[in-house]
Amino acid sequence: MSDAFSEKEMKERELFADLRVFPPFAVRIDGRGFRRTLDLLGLKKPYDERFARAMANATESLFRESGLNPLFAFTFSDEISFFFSEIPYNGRVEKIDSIIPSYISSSLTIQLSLTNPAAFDSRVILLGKEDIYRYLLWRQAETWRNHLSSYGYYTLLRYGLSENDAALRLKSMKSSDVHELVYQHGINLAETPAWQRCGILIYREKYEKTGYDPIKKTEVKALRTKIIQEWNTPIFKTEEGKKLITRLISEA
Ligand SMILES: Nc1nc2c(ncn2[C@@H]2O[C@H](COP(=O)(O)OP(=O)(O)OP(=O)(O)O)[C@@H](O)[C@H]2O)c(=O)[nH]1
Ligand SMILES: [Mg+2]
Repeated sequence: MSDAFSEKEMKERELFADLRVFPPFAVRIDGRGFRRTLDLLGLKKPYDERFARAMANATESLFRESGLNPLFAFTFSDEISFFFSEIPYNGRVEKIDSIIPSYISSSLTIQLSLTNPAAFDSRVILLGKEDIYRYLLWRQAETWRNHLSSYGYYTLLRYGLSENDAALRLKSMKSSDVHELVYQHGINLAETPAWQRCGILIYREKYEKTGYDPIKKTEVKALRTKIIQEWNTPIFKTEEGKKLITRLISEA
């Protein structure tokens, strides 16, 4: 048998260990093969609030308990984007890209009492501060497209089309046609819950808590933070949406 690697030799092979990023940046994770994972769980299609709640709670638990300090996060379907303005793990990409998805996999497993393993892929996206808003516009547009096409898809399946035919048919349909098709089936896509159309934001909010100091015998004010799950996320393109995102980014 040949000699074992020395510590030094081994370290030389850890080629990616020095790969670093500097904030601000985003990390986006996406459930691997969740179509099947969620099917096996018997979750409602195209949207199951139980799943969305589990994703939002897993994200909130990362804010609370992982020691990571994201500025805020945005989630829809099986993906979550986290935004960072300070460097976790000295900016080491291997750490960031492994700890975040494994933390969320584990937290989601607990939330949903999964009996099959779940996994997420993960990527780091370098963003200037001014790019964060544009990135969010992009992901929210995807949230909307996903909303339209998944309602359209499942409606076509209910009409008896095969999965392949439904996917093909959907490709050739204009969005107004999809609206109409789904409407005929009793669902108005302009009135579905906001979280399905606009996604869910998770962020910290500072608030002042007034307490009483029994020694000084005076009222004292302390700055606390709470974590908000915004299920009524505004459309980021609107003034209201832009204002909210600008505020969240400025907390950096
Ligand atoms: N039943 C159900 N499925 C959901 C829900 N939200 C997301 N999904 C499923 O999650 C999938 C997410 O899309 P993708 O990420 O493209 O598909 P995937 O199967 O995870 O495949 P990869 O990400 O490429 O590994 C959707 O196609 C849905 O099938 C939900 O609320 N209910
Ligand atoms: Mg996926």
